[in-house]
Amino acid sequence: MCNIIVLKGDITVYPADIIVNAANSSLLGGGGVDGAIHRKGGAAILDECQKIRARQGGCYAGNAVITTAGLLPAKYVIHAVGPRWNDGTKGEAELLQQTYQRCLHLAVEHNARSMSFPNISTGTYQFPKELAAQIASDTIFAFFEDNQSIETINIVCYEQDNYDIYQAIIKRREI
Ligand code: AR6
Repeated sequence: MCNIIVLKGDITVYPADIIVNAANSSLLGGGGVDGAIHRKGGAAILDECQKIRARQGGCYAGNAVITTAGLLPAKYVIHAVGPRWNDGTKGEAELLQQTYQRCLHLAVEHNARSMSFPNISTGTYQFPKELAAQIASDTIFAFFEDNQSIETINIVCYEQDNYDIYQAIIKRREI
């Protein structure tokens, strides 16, 4: 049985086996949650990202890579590259679903018991928030029908509107 917990604030302060980052294809850091993770996690994270880049040349949208968590209260960071929202006809929904699936699979492969997700793609990448939350929660719930090794998933919402959207989704599921 997996607990899905909706939290508010900065993902870097909540302890979990895995913290998911909303990265970009370069894996070299950026603003938003990516900036916070690299700032607080320290140089070891960027160092590993650079090694992965040298090996495979970055990471495409819909995919993710895993590194140390450096100084963060976690064992690993998964750097997930969500899709940039265009007009909804460029496979954005499927790509966002794939991004969450890839993170969940990587977490299971690394024996995670807990993990924290930010609201991937809903900042700089401008994915509509309601739709992103629906895709994220459907994907997480579907995953746990077949796999129960992760005990706790935190969905960490930095913005009040995302927090309200997820609270409403979780409430509907509980009915
Ligand atoms: N903790 C949790 N969530 C956060 C934090 C934080 N410390 N800071 C921001 N958010 P974004 P994207 C929320 O832009 O849309 C980066 O520059 C934010 O409010 O971080 O996937 C990357 O390098 C929003 O709800 O990621 C890429 O270039 C959510 O995190 C690009 O942005 C995602 O916003 C990726 O865009």
